[in-house]
Amino acid sequence: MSVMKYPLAEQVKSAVEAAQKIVVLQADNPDADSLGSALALEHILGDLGKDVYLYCGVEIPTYLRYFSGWDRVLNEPPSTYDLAIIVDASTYTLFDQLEKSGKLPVLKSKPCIIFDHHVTVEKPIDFANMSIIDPNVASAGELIFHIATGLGWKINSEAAEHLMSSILGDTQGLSNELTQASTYRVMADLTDLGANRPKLEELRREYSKMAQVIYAYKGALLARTEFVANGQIAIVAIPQTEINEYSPLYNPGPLVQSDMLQVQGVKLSIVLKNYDDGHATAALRANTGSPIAGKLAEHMGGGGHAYASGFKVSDGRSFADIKTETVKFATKLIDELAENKKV
Ligand SMILES: [Mn+2]
Repeated sequence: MSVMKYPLAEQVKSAVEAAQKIVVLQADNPDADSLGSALALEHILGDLGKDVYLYCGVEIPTYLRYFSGWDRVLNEPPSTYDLAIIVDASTYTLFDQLEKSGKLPVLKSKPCIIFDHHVTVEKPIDFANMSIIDPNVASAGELIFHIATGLGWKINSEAAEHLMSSILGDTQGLSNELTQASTYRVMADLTDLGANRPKLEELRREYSKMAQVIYAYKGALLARTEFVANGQIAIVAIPQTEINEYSPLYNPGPLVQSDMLQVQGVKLSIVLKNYDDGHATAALRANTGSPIAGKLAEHMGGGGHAYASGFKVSDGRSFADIKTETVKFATKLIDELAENKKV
């Protein structure tokens, strides 16, 4: 077993030992990594005799409901707790719901730990007492594996399964550039601990199946995808009516973005959602060799990884302006990439 050592882990241990009631928080954009990390911590800390509560400001999307225990994630934090642990996020911007519900002051008044692996951060959370943020691991789940193992905390088979799903989520099944030799070692260790990858794969596939109406919708999205910047950027806009009709059934981003990236010449795919109240959100995915998604998101006020990121604009700019600026800056980043390669 090869375990990464974090000097701050001893402080994490003391904070956990001093607490009884612990809340684990995911940001308002839950994914397999944040959910797997939260559910794994529920087991790990539960086995240490702690009372663990899980919070996420938004509903867990249906495609993630293959995780056993997803329904224990509540959209309201407990009224009081001794310790908060934020997983897979270290930015304020993703805790809108907590701010809206007036529960942010409570969080700020409690000891708080962050376990994350994102580098690009717009408004870092400044009230955390300790942050272990390691951009060298593929997922927050992988980080939690190292911390728990290093501290001698037991990882039971359910926790191992959740951590494995975390890793598979962020690495897209160990296929993207986040995957390193150490990731495979952790996967092997998690297998030893009882996680079963074929079983997880089967579950994931079952839950990501689409309704017939979504299949047709996917066709419509593919047909109206625009290819700009000499075919290097694929972009599709989703209006509010479609968000209302289809988003509860299937998130349009994951529905088409891998197909967009499979078009010859495409370096970046953009799914822009246009909300009636004037705000817009974007999901950005970049192809191997074009690590620009994080920089583009940052420019637009968001954040994320080099190959997968997102942003939200709600400063009153028109949707057309947002789209134009996104494409303009993306094109600039792609051009710079080409310039750098010429040297
Ligand atoms: Mn992650």
